[in-house]
Amino acid sequence: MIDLRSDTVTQPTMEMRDAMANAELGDDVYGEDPTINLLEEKTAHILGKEAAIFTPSGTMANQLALLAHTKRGDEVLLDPESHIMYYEVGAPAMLAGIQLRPVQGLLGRGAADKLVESYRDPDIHFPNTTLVCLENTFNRGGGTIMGSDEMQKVYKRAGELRLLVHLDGARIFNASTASGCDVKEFTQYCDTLMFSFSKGLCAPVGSILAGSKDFIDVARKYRKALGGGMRQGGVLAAACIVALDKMIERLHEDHRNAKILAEGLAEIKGLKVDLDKVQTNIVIVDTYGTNFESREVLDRLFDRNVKANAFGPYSVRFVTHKDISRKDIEKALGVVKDILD
Ligand code: TLP
Repeated sequence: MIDLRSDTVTQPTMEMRDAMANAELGDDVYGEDPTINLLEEKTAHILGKEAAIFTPSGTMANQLALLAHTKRGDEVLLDPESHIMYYEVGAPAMLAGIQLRPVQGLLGRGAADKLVESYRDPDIHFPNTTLVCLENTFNRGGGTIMGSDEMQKVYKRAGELRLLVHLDGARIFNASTASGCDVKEFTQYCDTLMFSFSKGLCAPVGSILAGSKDFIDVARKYRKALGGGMRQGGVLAAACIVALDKMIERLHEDHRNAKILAEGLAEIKGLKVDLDKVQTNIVIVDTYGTNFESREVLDRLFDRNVKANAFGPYSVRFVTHKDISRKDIEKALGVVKDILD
């Protein structure tokens, strides 16, 4: 099976499995798991933040950030297609009791102007706006990179409006690798951020939330409240340390494969691919011109041992990752061509 549904399907490497088997462990709820402590310190340092906390998932890390940054009834500004709004099960309403205000264009060019346009001055009728959430790379945008220049402008404007900025950086190392810069080039322009070890970096489980020490202390309490205290979680953190040390550089390969896949798909009659948007490891294809809905395309692909995800009634997402080779890309292209011809 050629599984292009997501980079979340990646299998841990042998080195990760060895590190997991040999990890030094303790009870993390007492702050005594040396492997988790090492991962948190190491990650905070790489991101240029004071502190970090290990979480079971990116969703939990984002939700901890919302809980720790806001009060019930606050308003948070974010793009309507952002993961927090689109894919996190309504958790911001369920858990933090906050209102999400969608701001179209908050992850693209001119984002700072969109922020200013959507901001409402304090008034008896309005909720208190306290936070802006960015996403980099932008998943539903097609894995596009929000340039650090745009992030800087948003961060500056947000500061002037007394808003904090949280970055959903699930794939921030895809952004930094593709841009050929240090990750701090991006992370300096947010107050807090999360990223995932369990996507392109191939660890089996885990994400991180980073920010000031005071913020992380609050998030740690919320993590416990949500049942996220992971005891001897060092078995998982051990794989994440290998992910940090060994798996970032190779993201270039995934980006190269995504380009080849996108260019091949763009040549197939009826398919539309915006090649300018293929900047990292995600390819979104419009199937409208083929007369096939995405569901039908997925079923036909599945019958030929290729998996992808539906992103809309006529939109299919393919994601490249470590367990997809150049040969797999060529095979997948052949299959797409066959089923649509
Ligand atoms: N994204 C998954 C699905 O949930 C859509 C995927 O296959 O891409 N932020 C971003 C930008 C993400 O893409 C994801 C996962 C998350 C947060 C949540 O991470 P997890 O799955 O660890 O909760």
